[in-house]
Amino acid sequence: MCGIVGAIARRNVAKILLEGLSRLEYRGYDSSGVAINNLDGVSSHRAVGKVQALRDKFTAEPLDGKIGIAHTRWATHGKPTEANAHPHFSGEDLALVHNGIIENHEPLRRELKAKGYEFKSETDTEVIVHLIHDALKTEPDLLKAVQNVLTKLHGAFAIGVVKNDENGRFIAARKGSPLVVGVGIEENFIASDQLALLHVTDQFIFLEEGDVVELTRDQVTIFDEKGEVQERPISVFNHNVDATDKGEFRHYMMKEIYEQSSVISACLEGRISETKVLTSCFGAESEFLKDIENVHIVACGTSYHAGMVAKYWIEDLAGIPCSVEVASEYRYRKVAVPKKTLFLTLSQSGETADTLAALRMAKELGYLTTLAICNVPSSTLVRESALTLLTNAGPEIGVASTKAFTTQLTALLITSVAIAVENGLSAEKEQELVQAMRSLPAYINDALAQDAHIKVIADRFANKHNALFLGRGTMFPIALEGSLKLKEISYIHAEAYPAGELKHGPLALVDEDMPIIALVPHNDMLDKLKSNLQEVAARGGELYVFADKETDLHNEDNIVFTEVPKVDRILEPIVHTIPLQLLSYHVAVVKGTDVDQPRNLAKSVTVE
Ligand code: HGA
Repeated sequence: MCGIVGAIARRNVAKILLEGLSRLEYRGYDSSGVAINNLDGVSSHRAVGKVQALRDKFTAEPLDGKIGIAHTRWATHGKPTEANAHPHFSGEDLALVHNGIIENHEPLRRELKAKGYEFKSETDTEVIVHLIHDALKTEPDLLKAVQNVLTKLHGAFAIGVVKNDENGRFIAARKGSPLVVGVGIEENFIASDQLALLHVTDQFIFLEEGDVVELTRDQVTIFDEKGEVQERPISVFNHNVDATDKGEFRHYMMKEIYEQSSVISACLEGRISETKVLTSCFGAESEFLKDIENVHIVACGTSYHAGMVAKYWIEDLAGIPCSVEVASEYRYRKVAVPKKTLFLTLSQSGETADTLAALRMAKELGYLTTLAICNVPSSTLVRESALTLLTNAGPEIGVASTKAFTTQLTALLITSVAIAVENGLSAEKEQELVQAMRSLPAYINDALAQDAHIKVIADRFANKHNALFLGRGTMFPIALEGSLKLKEISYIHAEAYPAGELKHGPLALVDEDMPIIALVPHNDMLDKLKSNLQEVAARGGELYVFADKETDLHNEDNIVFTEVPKVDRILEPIVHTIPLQLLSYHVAVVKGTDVDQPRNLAKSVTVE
């Protein structure tokens, strides 16, 4: 979603800000802008579309100065136009960038209009900059004026503020939206995530909820919500993974699909031995495992699908009840919490607004404890959860999640087995499952070997407008994930159903124009699934079957067969994900869509 970058330095900051915005492009956005403070005033460029359009404006009319703020906008309030792009101004001298949503913007707008303020945009953001301008009339100190205004805002924000006569500092703040401070030598920075600043520093301070920061060239002063100065630790970024390089691949998504075998190894590393799950991976407090009597999993989007698979695993292996819910529903209803329930969240970024809100609500509801399965160690979700299991997937740049999903599944499998061990899973069965997990990276590589074949069948989808995905058991959430992937990047309308539901409605959609993608693992549901496929074939539907050879399915008149490696049943959902990722990728490439930054979507969903 929206990205913020800000800088104060002894050198011109324009290049730093533009490079920072380019590094934030992966988050998804529709317009961008920069405001630079120099001795002549605050000047700005804004542009609709890619950051390149903004760079073109800088080429035509360079701006330079030593303090600046910049923004990529993913519109929530008002269309993606230049007038709505950030930074927003009050007068000529005060500029602001904002990530988040101001929920009480309407009454605030009315009050400001009554005071004579004119609005130039449709955004909720513009009220903040006018409020600061108004506050400066009675409180001339910019820092204090910002602190006063923040108490009037309801909703979520990360902001950066520059003012013309403030040549030695700028102000930033966060509440509900992510913001980090980058610490340099005689220069300091802010950004929505660390990746935006890796060209200038590797030292970061993670701001806490309600923090307000004053940044000068030599100092970063952090005030908490009560206005008290706080020291926050500096973390050094680990440069081992260079996420910003596509390597030999045309798109980040493909690079990330191909990384899956190595990141799954990284996710398993240190969490399993030859014979068992090492519960120390949950930290010193792993005794919580023996007390769990129920599990509530809460997540959004792809992470929700991972949670749905875990429900099958937990109930099957541990025999305890598990429910899974999307965070945007959970957070707005009255939830009954059985005693000794584990609250488990899943999020790639750890900044997903609905999941964070659900966690904060859950903390008041008497859960046994909270566990986050997350990819970003420094994220808010990790910091606010009692326990964490990191997925170790490395930065994921493609908006459509791939390696983050399969590593979430791997981490969930580790968690499910750990819970099951405390609920009577035998040592033999644990060893068998752990051995299966150890072969997972090799199976992923085997599944990737179908890439060339899948590329050929993808051509047949290019002119389709709809697709239907079918699966049973753990393959049902994988069918949902496959259909989500196809929708996200190729814009083909796709649905997923448990195959047994076909005749209760979706069969009416089946005709020769409807491709049906069936996930057919070789397990005790095979014969039932084969009957479901007959129902489709009988109605002329075009079947794309993903199955292992032993299922005895193969290419026939109305069946296009893709081989998936035969694996231990527990691994089926992880391995079957790979061909579906490849399918959606190749369909999107044939259709010529923007694979890494699909329209209307954002990577880290930091607004509700
Ligand atoms: N509400 C603001 C900012 C949107 C945002 O943070 N998106 O991620 C706007 O619509 O401009």
